[in-house]
Amino acid sequence: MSEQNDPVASAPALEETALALCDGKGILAADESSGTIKKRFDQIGVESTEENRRSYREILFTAEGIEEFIGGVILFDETIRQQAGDGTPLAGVLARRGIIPGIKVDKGLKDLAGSKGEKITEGLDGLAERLPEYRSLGARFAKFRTVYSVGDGLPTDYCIEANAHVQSYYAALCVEHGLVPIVEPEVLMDGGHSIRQCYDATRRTLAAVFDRLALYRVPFPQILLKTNMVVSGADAAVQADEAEVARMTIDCLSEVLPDELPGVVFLSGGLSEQQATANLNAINAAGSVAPWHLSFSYGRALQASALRAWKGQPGNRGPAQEALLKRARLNGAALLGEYRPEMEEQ
Ligand code: 5MM
Repeated sequence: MSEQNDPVASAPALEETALALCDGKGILAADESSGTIKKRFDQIGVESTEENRRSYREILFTAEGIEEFIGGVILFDETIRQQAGDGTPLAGVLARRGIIPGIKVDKGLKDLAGSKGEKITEGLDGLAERLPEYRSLGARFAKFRTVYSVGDGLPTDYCIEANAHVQSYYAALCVEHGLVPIVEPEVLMDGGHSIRQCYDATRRTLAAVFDRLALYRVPFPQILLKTNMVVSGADAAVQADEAEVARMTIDCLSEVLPDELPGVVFLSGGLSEQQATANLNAINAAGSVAPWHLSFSYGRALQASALRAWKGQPGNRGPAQEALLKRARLNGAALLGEYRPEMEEQ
């Protein structure tokens, strides 16, 4: 195949795609697997049918104006094969508005053999064959999530190293197949741990992932990191405020990340919509000299109020889109350090 006809070779360089996803814009994580989207729909009393999932995602993806703040959307396998009402593939609906479609390629969490409750993420088997198909369906980036609990002796080095291997080999395959890999190690908020414990767990996890990425020859300018902010455990008696979250997050990232990484896109991890935006704002205010773009890739913190506004009713399309646009706009302001809580009411 000549270079001109080879979709991988003629596509914009991975560096460009990675930058387009985090420079002044963020990512909408709409890649809930069947079990997760069912939980979200249960909360609003909507049955999780294929048509309801399709129709909800079409509402999100066609919200007028989100392209100003959202550079990419992460899709689930089912969604990248679905069409909008007019027959356009949902990935095409995004692409024609200048929003880059991406795909979640992990196959979910499994018990880590020999551990006491820690998890490993599956999804490497067959990945070299799945990536070209996703590319032909319009995906230009991918995402793979691993998780780590914080607690007595957790996360273990075993869990950290096993998942660093999986993340890094996934990333190497993506680069080889012309997709930007988003590497997503998530230290979970669940539990009563302190912000210092979250800091240590995040630092150890990221250090292992980046060591292994280097060993597997993954070029840092062609990838993005999606990770947690350094925060107090959800049940901790003492909750760090935004300023402390920002300082600890920037310090932790500065200890371990290479300067060549284009960006970090934070997950919301169970933070409320407002808290996720306020933290991102403080991080950008504190991290203005950081070498990486500091952006967002939120699922719940972009969708929670849109879901509540929709309630499964076709007539609620407008309010649901307004709710998504509002979160996208406020997080856009947070990228500039210009978000203020009063803006929630405007
Ligand atoms: C949207 O949720 C994603 C899919 O989760 P499952 O595989 O468990 O269904 C998830 O990976 C998401 O992209 C990240 O957790 C970030 O989302 P939040 O809600 O934490 O911002």
